Amino acid sequence: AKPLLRSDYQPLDFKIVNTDLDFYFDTEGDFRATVKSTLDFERQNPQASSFSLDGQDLELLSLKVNGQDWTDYELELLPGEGKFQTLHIDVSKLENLDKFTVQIENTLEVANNKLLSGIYKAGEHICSQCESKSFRLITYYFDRPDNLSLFTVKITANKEKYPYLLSNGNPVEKGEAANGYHYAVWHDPFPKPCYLFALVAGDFDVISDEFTTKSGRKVDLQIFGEIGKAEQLRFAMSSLKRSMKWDEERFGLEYDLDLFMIVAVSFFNMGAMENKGLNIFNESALVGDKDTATDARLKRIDKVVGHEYFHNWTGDRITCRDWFQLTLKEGLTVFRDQEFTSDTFDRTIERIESVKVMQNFQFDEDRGPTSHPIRPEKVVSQDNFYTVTVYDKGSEVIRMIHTLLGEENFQKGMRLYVERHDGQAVTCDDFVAAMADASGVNLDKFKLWYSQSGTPHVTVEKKFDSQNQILSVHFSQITHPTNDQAEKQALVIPLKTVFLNREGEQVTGLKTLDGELVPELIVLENDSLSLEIATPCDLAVVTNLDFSAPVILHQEYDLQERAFIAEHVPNEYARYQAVQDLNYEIYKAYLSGVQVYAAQALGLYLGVYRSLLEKALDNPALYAHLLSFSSPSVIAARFEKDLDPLALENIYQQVQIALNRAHGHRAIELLDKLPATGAYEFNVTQAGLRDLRKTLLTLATVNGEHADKVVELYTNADNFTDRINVLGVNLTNKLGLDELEQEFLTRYHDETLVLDAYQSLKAQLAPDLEAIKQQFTLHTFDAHNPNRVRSILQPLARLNFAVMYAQDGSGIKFIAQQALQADKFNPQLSSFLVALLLNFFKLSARYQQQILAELKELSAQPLSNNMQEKVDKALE
Ligand code: HT7
Ligand code: ZN
Repeated sequence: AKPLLRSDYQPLDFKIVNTDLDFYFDTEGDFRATVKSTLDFERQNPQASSFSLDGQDLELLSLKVNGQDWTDYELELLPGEGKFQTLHIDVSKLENLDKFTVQIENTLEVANNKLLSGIYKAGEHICSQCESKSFRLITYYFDRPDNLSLFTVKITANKEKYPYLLSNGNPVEKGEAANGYHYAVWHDPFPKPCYLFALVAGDFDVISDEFTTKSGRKVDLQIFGEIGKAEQLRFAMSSLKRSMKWDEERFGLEYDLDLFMIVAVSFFNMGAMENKGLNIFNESALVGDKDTATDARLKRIDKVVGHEYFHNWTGDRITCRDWFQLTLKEGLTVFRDQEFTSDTFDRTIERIESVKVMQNFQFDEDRGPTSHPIRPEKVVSQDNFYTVTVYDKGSEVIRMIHTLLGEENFQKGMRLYVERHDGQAVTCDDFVAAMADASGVNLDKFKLWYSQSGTPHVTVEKKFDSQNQILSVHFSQITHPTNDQAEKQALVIPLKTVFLNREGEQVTGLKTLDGELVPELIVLENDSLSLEIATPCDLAVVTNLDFSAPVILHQEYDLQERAFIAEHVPNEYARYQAVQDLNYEIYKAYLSGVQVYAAQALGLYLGVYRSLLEKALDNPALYAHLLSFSSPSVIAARFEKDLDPLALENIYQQVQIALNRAHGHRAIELLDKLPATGAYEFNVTQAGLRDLRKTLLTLATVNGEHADKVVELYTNADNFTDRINVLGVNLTNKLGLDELEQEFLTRYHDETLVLDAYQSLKAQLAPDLEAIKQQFTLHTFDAHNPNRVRSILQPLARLNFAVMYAQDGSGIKFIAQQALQADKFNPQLSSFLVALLLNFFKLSARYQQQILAELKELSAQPLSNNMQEKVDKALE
């Protein structure tokens, strides 16, 4: 398919200002639904006399303009996969082209729609997913985000099967229809683009609550889930209420309708969708409690509920002019959800986890075949741009604006943005302009972050002249060419920096030779920057604190210095980063093949590890991270080329054994000292203790000893986290506690999401491909359900290096085949799966050849646009 370019944007000639949809679901067998749409048009361009509407897989039954049958139209079927249509309508014969009404009747695919877009069946429920370009699967429309329209929706369906009929906004009418059917009418008072339209029909358990806004309005809250799962919706309800409160307190943003609904569905391509007043969620991001979800998944539920709710302002009230601007709403809303988690859970832990996403996933995307700026220039399939770059790097860009402006100015910028653009579809430029205008900070140069792809490398070099007592620090930056963009320029890079003396204490009040105070935020704006600092003794420079800029840092330290910083730096985030760097050095020492060096590095690491163990009780959540030796997949993410995953796996195993020998007994001692967690609560203290307990148990049982401690934890567990952690330790260290695994499977036989977590663990630790295939036979497995498929294939590809990168290439071939199979019915799923192979560029020759051979084979097949775009980029 032909790529779309950002520069091609053209405003609409006509707008649809009112959209009235009347759905009839004749829900027998392989049904299609019928929709009658009544669309009020207003002309924007006085020269225009025709327009084109988008459609896909629709059957047009009738077309009227101003109540008259209309024949001046052409229905064009576009080439390529799917039945993409354009409905060209010529209205030149109308007397008044400035305002007129078009009525369209069409059928749409529902029961046979396996795309999980448009309107489809999610198990027994009917639901919609329209972002980004799937409203066209429902009716002919301007399927683009800059047409804002008022929606009124009538839904008619069988009353017994579909007692709940939901859409956006407020309920206005309901009643009985013929043949055991019933109907409901909804009206949304806020104009919105069609991607925010939603429809749900089905039978659910529902829980209700209410929230009073800061201006005293009462909002009804309802969460819908599978029958029998009401209790597992309570956590999400508490998240929703906390999100609403937090957005009022931190951003001054209040909810605007009288009703807010969330529905969980079992078939969904992403995490959730922010449809106005009616969010639709993948059940994995909504349903769960202490007995069925880990602390990590509850945290994700909390975050995603927040994220979708926060979109009400950053996305729904103010939306994107075109899809190239996606980061406008996603980068900003991720920033907002990260701040929510930081304020309500733990700031350091949240920062560590957000940075992990950048370092472990986004950096690779930026150096690989699908590299793109946060605001892309060229797109074939918009679905392929819901990426860690647009979302997470997008959030880092917003965070840098926040760092440069400070909280107060940033909030002023937000207020101006809302004041200027409420009810509009706007661009990233509009957002940055509001920030600059409100704060008086010039962001012209900063804006390059929106258009330049690739990760900047920042090098810090320092020299201490003891005679003249001068510390010279030199910062420089370079961004290497990426697949999509050869030329790069210097970016504005804010670097939070501290200086440490030999005792590891922070030295403040430092001045340059010309008497200027050295700021805590050093802003690198050009290729390089030099500081000459007056100081009587040498200082360690610790920069990019809190990951103040999304860059790769290079600093020449010897191992001793790294170990010193890891042990002594008085900043928790910096300590985490220093320990990560030290872990990487250990791998490098082993990979060097020089045994003395490897032994020296290991010795040093074991020393640092001991002192970390001693401090672990100070902050269990943080030390659970610090005491986990970096996994091969984390280290793999640091490589730019010549990566041998199996070599990393081997080193990991050796270091685990060494850690166990040196510190296994200390782990046991500490386990015995850990305070009792108490009855389950969701908070950082308890979650940290559970995490730390798992880390210590894993370490203590590497050689198969102390299995009794593992059994004890399982037996006493009052929550799912501890149970699945035990299963993980058992499988990782091959403790052979089969009866525990059986107990787990019996206990959770009917909990599909729990079994997803179980299958992920099995896939991550499977000894061979047969064991992976075995997972496809579990009673819950369904190849059409993305949650099931991803739970097995993602951990295989990303975490199980031994099977994925087996000598004979069978792991790689398996992923390619699974992607091809999924491409026949769900291009979003297949495109996700094929992306698991796109790390080929950094692998050493053998793996690279194996992957490229598979990709070439795929490219010889007919593929969806989604998958084709990725395969083409890989083979370019
Ligand atoms: N804004 C939502 C995006 C989304 C989506 C996009 C393409 C295909 C399916 C999808 N489901 C949800 C999610 C979010 O960022 O909030
Ligand atoms: Zn979002």
